[in-house]
Amino acid sequence: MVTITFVRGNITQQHVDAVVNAANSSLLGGGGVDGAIHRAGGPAILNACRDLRASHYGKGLPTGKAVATTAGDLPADWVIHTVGPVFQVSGGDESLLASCYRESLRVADELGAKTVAFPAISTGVYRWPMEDAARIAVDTVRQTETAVEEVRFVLFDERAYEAFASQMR
Ligand code: AR6
Repeated sequence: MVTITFVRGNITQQHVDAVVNAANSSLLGGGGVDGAIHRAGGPAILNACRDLRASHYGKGLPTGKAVATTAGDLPADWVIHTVGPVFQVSGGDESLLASCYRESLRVADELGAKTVAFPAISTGVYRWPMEDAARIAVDTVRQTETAVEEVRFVLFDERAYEAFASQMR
């Protein structure tokens, strides 16, 4: 069974097998977690993303899907890029946000990753309400069958940490 843990911190500093990136469908980087991962991981990640675009995702990675690249200089083996839904655009359709967690765990299983760090997908620029996103994230991980042993939610601030950690109480 998967153990779920919560830490307040920066996802780029996590020593895990795979870190999940809250990307956008272009896979070419952006702000928030995405910007931090590309900055800390170096150009190898962007090069791998460009290759994936050329080979598979010319029209972009669809919302709710996930794909893996090298983690470059990060203290992890892989980055799993997933595209969260924009809250307003999706009309709050939680199946798309749940899909990000499920698909990321499926990719992690394909890689053989045993420890996976997730950020609070869609809760920044994409403006999903934090408490609702926390509930969807934790419930989905609990309900997903996976060989991953630890899912670590890495929350950037106290508000996010509280919202996620309180899901276990
Ligand atoms: N470590 C952990 N969490 C972080 C970090 C970090 N280094 N930096 C920010 N957060 P966001 P989204 C938190 O906006 O809403 C990008 O431009 C942040 O406080 O990164 O899914 C992409 O390219 C928030 O709670 O992702 C897309 O265009 C959470 O991570 C778009 O933003 C997610 O915020 C994706 O938007």
